[in-house]
Amino acid sequence: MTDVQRSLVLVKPDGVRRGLSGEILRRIEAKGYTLAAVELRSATPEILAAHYAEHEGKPFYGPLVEFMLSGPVLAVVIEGQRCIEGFRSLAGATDPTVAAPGTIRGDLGRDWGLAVQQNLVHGSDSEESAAREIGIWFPAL
Ligand code: IDP
Repeated sequence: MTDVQRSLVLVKPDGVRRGLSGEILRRIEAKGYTLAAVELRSATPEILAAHYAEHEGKPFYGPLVEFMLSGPVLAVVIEGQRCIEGFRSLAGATDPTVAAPGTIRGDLGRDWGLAVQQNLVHGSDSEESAAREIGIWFPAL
């Protein structure tokens, strides 16, 4: 059965700043997923309010939005069989300190002692989120 999906991936400002965009795209392509869209973007408060609506009111929400506005992000749409789950697995756990070696966050991330986990990447967590997030970042797709 084919289950080709699209997922919204962001290389967050820490990843772009540290020059890891290429390494992260390399890992996505090495896994076998296709890049359907790639664009260096500046997030806006409006985009982030929509993107992170589920986290509004949480203690890390303000610092998260501030962090995401601190520099450009690489917005990416990936495509492939079960790529939503597959990219979450490539990314690793939210906390880069405990993310498994071999994952993007586990190999390339660490705790910087800041109010928000600067964990390099975002990946949609369900088909519903992917459709919603692709609509936010790439309304023309
Ligand atoms: P995910 O990115 O692994 O899916 P979410 O729970 O959706 O994690 O959280 C969104 C983002 O908010 C995380 O990637 C991280 O940057 C930040 N975040 C989540 N939980 C915490 C926390 O407990 N402290 C600080 N930052 C957090």
